[in-house]
Amino acid sequence: MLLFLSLPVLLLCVGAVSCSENACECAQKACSVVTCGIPVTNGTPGRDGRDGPKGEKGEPGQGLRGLQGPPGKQGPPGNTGLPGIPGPRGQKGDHGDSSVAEMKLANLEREVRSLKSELDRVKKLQSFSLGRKSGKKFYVTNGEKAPFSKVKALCAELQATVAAPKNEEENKAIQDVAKDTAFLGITDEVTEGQFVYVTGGRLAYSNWKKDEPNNHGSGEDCVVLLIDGLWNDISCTSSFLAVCEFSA
Ligand SMILES: [Ca+2]
Ligand SMILES: [Ca+2]
Repeated sequence: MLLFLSLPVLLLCVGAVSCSENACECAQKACSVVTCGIPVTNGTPGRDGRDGPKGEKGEPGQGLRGLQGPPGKQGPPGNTGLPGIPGPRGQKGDHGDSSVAEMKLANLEREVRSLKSELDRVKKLQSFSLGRKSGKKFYVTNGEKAPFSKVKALCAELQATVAAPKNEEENKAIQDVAKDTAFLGITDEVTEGQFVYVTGGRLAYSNWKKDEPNNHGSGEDCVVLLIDGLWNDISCTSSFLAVCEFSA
C-alpha cells in the first residue's frame, strides 16, 4: 500500500530531474519527500506449521520392577449349578437274576421235600431195627459207657435228652434197648433225696429196687436202670451206658 501511495509522488519528481546516480539518491534530489537509508522493519510471525510425523517408540524405562506378591485368599464357593440334562436311555439289559433265584428256590424246595421223605423213612427204619417205640418216643444207644456228665453231652449233640421213663411202658422200652445198666435222666443233685428229671419236673413214675435210693457211701445222686428194669441211685462219676431219648 505504501508503494502505491508513493508511486504518484515519485512519478511527479521524475518529470523534473534527470539523474545518472543510484535510484534512491537521484530520487532524493528530485523529491524531498523521499528519504534514503531508513531500515525496513520485520513483519509479524507467520502461523504455526503443520504437525510433523509421529516419532519412533522409545526404549522401555530402566526402573526396577517389584517382586510378585503372594496369591490372594480363595474366594467363596459359587452357587450350585442347575441340574444337568438327563443322559440317553441305556440299552435293554439281560434277564434279571430273579428267574435264576426262583429256579434255585424251586430246586431247594424239591431237595427239602426229598430230605423230609428220606428222614421219615430213616425214622421208621430206626424204630423198626434199633429202638422200641413207646408212645411218641424213640430210645437209642451207641453202646458207649461214660460218666453221667458225658452221657448228657452225647445226647445233647443229637439234640436229644438222657432217657427218662415216665411210665412202666417207657421203662420197659428203655430196658429192651439198653440190655445193660444204663443212666437215666434223673438226679437229686439239687436237693438230696428229691429226685427230678434233668429236663425239669418232679418224678411222675419210679421203679426203685428194694432199699433204694440209699445215697450210699459218699453220696449217690444219679440213677441207673438195672438189667431187670429196677432203679438204683448211684455215683454220677461212675460210667454206665448212654441211652438217649427222642420225641417222635
Ligand atoms: Ca443222693
Ligand atoms: Ca444206691
